[in-house]
Amino acid sequence: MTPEQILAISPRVLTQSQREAYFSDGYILLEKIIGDEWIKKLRDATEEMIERSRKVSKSDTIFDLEPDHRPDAPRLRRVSNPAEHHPVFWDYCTKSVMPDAVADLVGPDVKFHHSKLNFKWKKGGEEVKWHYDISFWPHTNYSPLTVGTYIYDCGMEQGPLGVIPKSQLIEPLLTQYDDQGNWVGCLADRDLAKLDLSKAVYLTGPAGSLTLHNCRTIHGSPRNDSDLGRPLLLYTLTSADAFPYTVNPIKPKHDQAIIRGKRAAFAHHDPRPCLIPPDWSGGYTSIFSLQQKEDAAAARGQTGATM
Ligand SMILES: O=C(O)CCC(=O)C(=O)O
Ligand SMILES: [Fe+2]
Repeated sequence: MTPEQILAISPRVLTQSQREAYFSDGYILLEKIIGDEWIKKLRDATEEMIERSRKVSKSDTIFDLEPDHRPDAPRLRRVSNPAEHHPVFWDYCTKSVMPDAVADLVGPDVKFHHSKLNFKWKKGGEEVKWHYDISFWPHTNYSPLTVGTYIYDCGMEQGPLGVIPKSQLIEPLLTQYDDQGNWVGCLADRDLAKLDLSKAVYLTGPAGSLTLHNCRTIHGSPRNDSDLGRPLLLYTLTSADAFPYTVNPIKPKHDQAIIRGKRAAFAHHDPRPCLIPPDWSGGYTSIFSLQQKEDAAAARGQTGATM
């Protein structure tokens, strides 16, 4: 569906001006839209995952660990695909108001692509460099978006998600390869120099707030040196008429599940070309490993991290 077609359908939870702001700026922040009951369940499920990680000493298909993770002092970068490792994360994705808000932005038929729980641990949780998501998982159109749920309050000190307004309109998409042709998963300094980074908006908010950014929107997040962690629960959802056309190496269990509305009879194709990722049919290196330039072989051993 086109933005015009989506906007012509009555919204479920957003106002028309919120939807227009998303299409115009490439993102929207919904403060405290998720109720305390869900937040409690999500916090408990997150604690359970952290508990499970104490038995893990090396990153694997579920847990992406910081190098100094210890059983008595866990430090996680990410839980990959939480929606398939704890039922609460799938329930939240299917039964809460979150996918209804997404339906107001992608159209009534909503499809799941993948999920991840990014921690940004207290005192050293890493920066995520400026990048856009769609060239990690190209689709036939640009409806995919990623919705982040803050399960605790997130202020500037915790390394909130930052977005560059209107960067989704940049055409053609900028490269995420270096000069030698290696995939780096983030923008080059010379391209960043052309952007006005002073216009970046940092999406801080209380627990229960949602960040929604389009798959073309340039975003990143600063390091967290504060005393508080910043777990951000992320779901990538798409219009049902958007179909991925490159290998999804992580094969999420719920990939392509319809979570609102119905399956599409036809794919919708956006004519604007998409930058293609490397061939990941042989394995995948997480955005953290890539951006922190960890040893490639070691990073391959830590399969699992999602995009
Ligand atoms: O955790 C964050 O702050 C952002 C992560 C992100 O953009 C990604 O994983 O694609
Ligand atoms: Fe991203």
